[in-house]
Amino acid sequence: MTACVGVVINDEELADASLDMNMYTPIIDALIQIDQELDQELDQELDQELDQELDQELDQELDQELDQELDQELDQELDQELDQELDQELDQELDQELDQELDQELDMSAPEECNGRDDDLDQVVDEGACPCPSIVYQSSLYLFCDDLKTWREARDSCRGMGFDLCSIHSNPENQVLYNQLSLRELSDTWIGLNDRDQEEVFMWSNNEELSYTRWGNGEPNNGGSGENCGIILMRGNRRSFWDDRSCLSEYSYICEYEIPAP
Ligand SMILES: [Ca+2]
Ligand SMILES: [Ca+2]
Ligand SMILES: [Ca+2]
Ligand SMILES: [Ca+2]
Repeated sequence: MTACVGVVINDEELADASLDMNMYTPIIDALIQIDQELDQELDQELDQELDQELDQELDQELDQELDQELDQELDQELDQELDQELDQELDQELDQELDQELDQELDMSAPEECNGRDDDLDQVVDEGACPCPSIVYQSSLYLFCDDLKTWREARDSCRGMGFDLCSIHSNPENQVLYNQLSLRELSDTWIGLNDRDQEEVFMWSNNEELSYTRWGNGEPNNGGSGENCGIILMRGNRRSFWDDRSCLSEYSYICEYEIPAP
């Protein structure tokens, strides 16, 4: 709203102004009132503008805060959903892999054979599959056969099963075999040791190198009419040591089979 009040005062009137000041009083009052009205209007307009600006700013801030909260909530929900989906997928994949492995194991299982391996995958090696009691030690499968045979019969029996008479290459190996013989209450027992080809040149029947010996006191003595085949002694104070005996004597025997690498 605009207002305009014009007052024309000529020189004569000005000259008489001092006499007639009272004639302007209503006009001045009117001007003051108009001024007041204008002030009020301006104040109102300014107030309205400020109010609008403040409202807008507050609206924006609230909008931003709400947006952020909504964004966070949505993010969390999405994350949870994704996590659940991933978990489910992983579970399914693991299940499938386990199923496949089980299937493969079942497919791979075979009748138990005397070979130092758990062919039927029941966690027991060679159960009921070997012709004599057996153990696996390091990479070898050993049989402890208690039927009495000459050295050659014993060797041929081992070879007929895909084994040979055992060869011994260390103190621990000898101790393991001796302990087994003792446990099974076997007496003197053939091993692959012999000097049948050349006297006093001992060798193993499986042609492995003679890298370790454990002769008993006074052995080998090629006693009697000649002794060319080796045993592990099981009696007296020389037990667990070796002796050469007549190859025609009959003893129990140890067969050995080198388990192939998988
Ligand atoms: Ca088995
Ligand atoms: Ca087996
Ligand atoms: Ca000899
Ligand atoms: Ca002897």
